[in-house]
Amino acid sequence: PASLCGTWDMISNVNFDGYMSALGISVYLRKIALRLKLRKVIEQQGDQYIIKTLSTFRNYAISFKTGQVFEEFTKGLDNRHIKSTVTWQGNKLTCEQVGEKKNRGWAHWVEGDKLHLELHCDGEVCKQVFKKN
Ligand code: RET
Repeated sequence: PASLCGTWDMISNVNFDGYMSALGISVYLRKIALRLKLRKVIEQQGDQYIIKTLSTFRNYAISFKTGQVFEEFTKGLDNRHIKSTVTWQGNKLTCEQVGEKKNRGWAHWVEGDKLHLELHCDGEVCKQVFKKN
């Protein structure tokens, strides 16, 4: 699949509020988060990845190897400890996040010159699109 590596800037964000609600994030924090223009920085070396979510308000970063479960602490988001596994499903880098919240995870993929990210939790799906910086 096309490389996800690089610096990507958000151009659209659909139902981020629904996704954050499903995570139990407070109205106060949701209002701040909704106004942010997020940036993704994705680095890869072999099957080792670092994905950074950057904003003026708060940053979040994870580092993992595909195919290996890792302990994720969603610090500054919903502050939960979860067990995450990232694998390639066709052209999509997908993550399953097992913990208190049901049906939680995400998928990143490149289509044309855009990075797509779908985030889901319970029944809520958030869709974000980024353009290469
Ligand atoms: C921000 C601001 C503070 C409140 C919330 C945030 C949400 C971040 C999210 C990050 C997702 C990262 C992923 C990384 C994958 O590799 C923007 C930090 C709730 C949802 C999917």
